[in-house]
Amino acid sequence: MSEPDHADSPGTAFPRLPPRQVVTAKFPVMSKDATPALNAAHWALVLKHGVRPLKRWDSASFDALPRGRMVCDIHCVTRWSKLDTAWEGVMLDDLLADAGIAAPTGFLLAHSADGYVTNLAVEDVLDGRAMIATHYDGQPLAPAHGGPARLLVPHLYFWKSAKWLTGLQFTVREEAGFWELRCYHRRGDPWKEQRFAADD
Ligand SMILES: Nc1nc2c(c(=O)[nH]1)N[C@H]1C(S)=C(S)[C@@H](COP(=O)(O)O)O[C@H]1N2
Ligand SMILES: [Mo]
Repeated sequence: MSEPDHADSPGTAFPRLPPRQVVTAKFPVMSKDATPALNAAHWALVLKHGVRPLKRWDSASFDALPRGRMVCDIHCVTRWSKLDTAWEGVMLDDLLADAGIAAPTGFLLAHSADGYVTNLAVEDVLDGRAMIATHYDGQPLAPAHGGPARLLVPHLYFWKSAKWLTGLQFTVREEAGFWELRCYHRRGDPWKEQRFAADD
């Protein structure tokens, strides 16, 4: 049976919140380990296709990229949602344009300084759907929230938004990241309530 993507109950065509989420005004910190000590001036991002490096940006070359903004709601699988969060950074579209490539495969792994990894479909990060955020609410991103730079993929559960991002790796096949190896869903669409691998 087909139903509108954003419907969570009959008669509510476009609710603001995905199913079973609760709004919080706070900004909880959710990390698998302690916040890594990173020096923003020495931060760098590497783009790879498998093991092959495609491009590397140091903080200076990354700062020279076109800047984008996103205002969006974020949804953690632990059931908190935060509305109207305001971010600035570099859209994934602009990052690939700067690398001079189209996505060579359909899948990505995001790698982080704390050893965290998460997988994404390329179509979930292009066409204005994702950025590498360096600023939140007009301020440089706080270390606990992933500063100096994190992924932001707000239409998926927030575990997909890898903090302390250091690498993006195109993979031929869909691989599994830290939470995806621990029974969480491979895609994590909050509107479809894709919390756990068994949810579809
Ligand atoms: N590198 C890294 N990124 C991460 C995590 C992590 O432990 N390490 N936790 C994920 C989870 S489960 C969530 S809900 C969000 C939390 O982001 P926040 O701490 O800014 O709220 O970051 C995601 N990104
Ligand atoms: Mo989470």
